[in-house]
Amino acid sequence: MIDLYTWGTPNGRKVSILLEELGVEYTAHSINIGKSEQFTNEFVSINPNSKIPAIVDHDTSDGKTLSLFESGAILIYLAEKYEKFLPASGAERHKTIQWLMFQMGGPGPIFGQVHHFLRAAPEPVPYAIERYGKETQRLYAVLDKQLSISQFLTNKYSIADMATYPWVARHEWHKIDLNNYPNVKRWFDELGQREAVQKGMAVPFLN
Ligand SMILES: N[C@@H](CCC(=O)N[C@@H](CS)C(=O)NCC(=O)O)C(=O)O
Repeated sequence: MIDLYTWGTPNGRKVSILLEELGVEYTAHSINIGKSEQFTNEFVSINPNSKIPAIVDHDTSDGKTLSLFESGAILIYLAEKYEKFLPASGAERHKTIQWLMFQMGGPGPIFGQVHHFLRAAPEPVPYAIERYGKETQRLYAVLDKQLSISQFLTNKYSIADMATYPWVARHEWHKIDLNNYPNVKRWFDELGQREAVQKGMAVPFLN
């Protein structure tokens, strides 16, 4: 059994999408980051970095309980454990990890900054909005180019797609019109039809 500590945000939803795709039994625990639940002693003992998502796997190969944080690390762990959505070796494995790391270092933090400066900053900061907005457009152009030559970010549907989808699902928050990125739109619409993606996007169910 896997415990997933999460909230209704893109980083949390990456993991619930993968768990749904794998058809693995898991229990989702809501960590309401708006109410600072990520700072409780109980949660900090699972993730010393006080951010969702995190998992605790009670059924590991060595019989010990494993707790993990950082969404990219969790996706790789689960994909390797269940031998799906990340090739075991070869160029496709490296490309999958490459696009996963691209998401972790690019769209994740940059779109997050746009969301902050457009929706949460106490006062408008035009320089930050311009800087992160431009970088967001550049990242969408990179995704669009890749998706013009490939059905998915790599040849097969993978954890790299699952990591990127929930961020693109927030395109209105970072003021991106998907019609300007037709290949991203095609990919986004296609993934959105998957039942597991729809279910994963609805976790935690309370939100
Ligand atoms: N690099 C981390 C980022 C996690 C992250 O930023 N989580 C956000 C929600 S999407 C969070 O918990 N924020 C609460 C806070 O910063 O206090 C990951 O990918 O897991």
